[in-house]
Amino acid sequence: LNYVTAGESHGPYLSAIISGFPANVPLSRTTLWADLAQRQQGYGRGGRMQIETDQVEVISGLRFGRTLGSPIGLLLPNRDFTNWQDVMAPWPTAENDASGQTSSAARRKRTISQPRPGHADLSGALKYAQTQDLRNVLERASARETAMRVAVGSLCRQFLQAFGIEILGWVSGIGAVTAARQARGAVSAPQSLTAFAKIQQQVAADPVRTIDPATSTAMRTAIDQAQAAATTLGGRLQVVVQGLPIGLGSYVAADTKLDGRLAQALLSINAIKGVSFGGGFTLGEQLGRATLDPILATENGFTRASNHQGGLEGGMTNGQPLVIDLVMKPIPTQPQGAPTVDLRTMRATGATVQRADVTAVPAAAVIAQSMTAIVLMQAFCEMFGGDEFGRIQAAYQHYLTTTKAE
Ligand code: EPS
Repeated sequence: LNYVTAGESHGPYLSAIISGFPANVPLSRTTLWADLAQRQQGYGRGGRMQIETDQVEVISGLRFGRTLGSPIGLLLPNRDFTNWQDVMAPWPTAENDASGQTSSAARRKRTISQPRPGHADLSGALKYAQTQDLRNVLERASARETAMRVAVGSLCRQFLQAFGIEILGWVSGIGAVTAARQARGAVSAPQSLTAFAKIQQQVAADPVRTIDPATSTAMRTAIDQAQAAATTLGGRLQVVVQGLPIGLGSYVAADTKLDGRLAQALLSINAIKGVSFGGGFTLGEQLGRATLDPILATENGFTRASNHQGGLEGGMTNGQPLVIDLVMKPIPTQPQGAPTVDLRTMRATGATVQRADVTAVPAAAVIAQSMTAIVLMQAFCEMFGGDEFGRIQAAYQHYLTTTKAE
């Protein structure tokens, strides 16, 4: 299972192609669109989300709601493109020649020469020789692309759900406001899928995707304050996966280790600066004995007395909930601009303002949930076969019966 996305933030479309998705998997458009809508929500988002309605079309690989085993094509029009046709046209227009030069003062405004610190602007411009117009960099570097990752991830999440695997990305902190320890524990504790579904619904209905109402209110106040102070906020998010089998991923080689693969996928999300599993960085401060998860025998298998390892040992799932914490930096674009150098004059300047959000931590939690789904489905299909849904189900059932305690 693999995928590639294409598309610029204000170009005509975003698209993706997924290859290696098994045949006969039932998929729901309602769920797909609901996942995309979740990414668009979130207190602190800017004006762009009022313009877009991310209802991805499936243009291949699906017939009457079941996959064909052929590449799945996904297409999403950028509604905002109507306002950018002359700026983002794929071919030269009367006003814009191939070098990207523009003829009218109004259009020239959209050529960018002041790289914003914190974004891909400067390094990208130098790397791809785009210093004449940084738009050639920032259009693709924009987090708009993550809409397609959520679309791909939604299909993977639906596949995993058929095996009783449930994933939740939620917001555990915005700025200095963090969810209480007890609330965090409630999400990541091993629990029934019914109990977990309640938490999923609660998070989905919350304006900042967090779990307790008091924290949610405090987070929104922090966002209002940041907006009033003309700045932005980052935060923390957590991904929890329930219902995993033992043994996804492998210890046998560096590139098969599931924690490494998850870390790459999650760190590839815009503005994510750190990732940790289970006890994470706090494990480094403790005595070894306190960080173990004692093995217990149950009627039909094994369980653990605790989950300091976050559900991963030796690069494999160990049957406990997967618990991943992420940190997101504040969105670098500042409403009042940021100190930089104009690439045309090489003089210090104070402002390059692109429209942006105050915070996108709630959206990032949905994206993290999606990236996790993609990696887990890849590992799952490597282990149980990737051609056909019914055979994968049979292989999975067989595995579950053979890994039970004697
Ligand atoms: C983004 C800037 C803003 C965000 C955008 C990501 O867009 P615009 O430049 O059109 O105001 O709204 O996010 C999305 C469009 C999205 O779908 O998440 C950026 O620079 O990364």
